[in-house]
Amino acid sequence: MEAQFMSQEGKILAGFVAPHPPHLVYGENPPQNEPVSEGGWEVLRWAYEKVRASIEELKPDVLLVHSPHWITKVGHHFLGVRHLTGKSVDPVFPNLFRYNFDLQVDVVLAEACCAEAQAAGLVSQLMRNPNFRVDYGTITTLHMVRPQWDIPIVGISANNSPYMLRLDESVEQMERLGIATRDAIRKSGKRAVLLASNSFSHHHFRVEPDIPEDMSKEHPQNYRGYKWDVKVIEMMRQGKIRELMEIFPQWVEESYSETKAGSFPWMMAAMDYPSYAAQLHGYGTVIGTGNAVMEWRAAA
Ligand code: 2X7
Ligand code: FE2
Repeated sequence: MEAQFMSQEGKILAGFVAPHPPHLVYGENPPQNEPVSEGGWEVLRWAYEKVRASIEELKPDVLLVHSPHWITKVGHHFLGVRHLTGKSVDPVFPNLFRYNFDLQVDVVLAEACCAEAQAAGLVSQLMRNPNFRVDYGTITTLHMVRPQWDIPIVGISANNSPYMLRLDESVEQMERLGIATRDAIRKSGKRAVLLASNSFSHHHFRVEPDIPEDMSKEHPQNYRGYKWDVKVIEMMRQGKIRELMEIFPQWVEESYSETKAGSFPWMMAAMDYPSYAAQLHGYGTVIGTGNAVMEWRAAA
């Protein structure tokens, strides 16, 4: 249903940290993915089963995902083509992820998010290429959250401003993008779920095991990164998001956190830095990186 027919204000129902190691799709062996595995990364995949149950219960109109692997140097981009199909390949792990995707975009909401972002002074635009290959981060997160692919999506790129600007300037940009997203959702009348597609600690092993899914080889790449993962998860479980954002630069610097790409700050800003407890659905490493699956469920 489009905005003009909706009288109620739209709402963010929940936000999830929903990391995108392609290994999780590989471990599941869905028909869309070409490589075949013996399994692997079960603890994280069981965590995603809980997310799938939450999505089933919430019945959102739209899923919005911010992905670190759709990198746009000039501004923030939004998928702006109603129907996208193709093959998404992970350039680092093509042995694990060659996924045939077929997805529906909520272009009306994407246009509204883009317009709000522009009004907030952010360089932003719609991606209108009908043959666009959607990145593996977007696809992995969406597959893990809703493998039926029956809910329209809004895909948002990572301008990666943190890599170009000072970290505080870039976080401020992500905050504006988050608020713009929230305003667009509110005006749309739609019930939305946000997905921050990022790992936490992000150093990974340089050599892949002969059997990638051999879980006897899986552990944190380094102790410092693991300790940061535990610390930030605890803060999230205690509702200390504003305190966490105070130490965001140190977190990113010391654990090489993938949150630097902006997904997490975007989602937290859109949800106005929740002070209620996040639910941890599960934690695990993937080729040494730290990955938490977490949910912030807004009050009904
Ligand atoms: O993109 C990723 C990632 N963030 C973590 C682990 C392994 C592969 O890809
Ligand atoms: Fe990644």
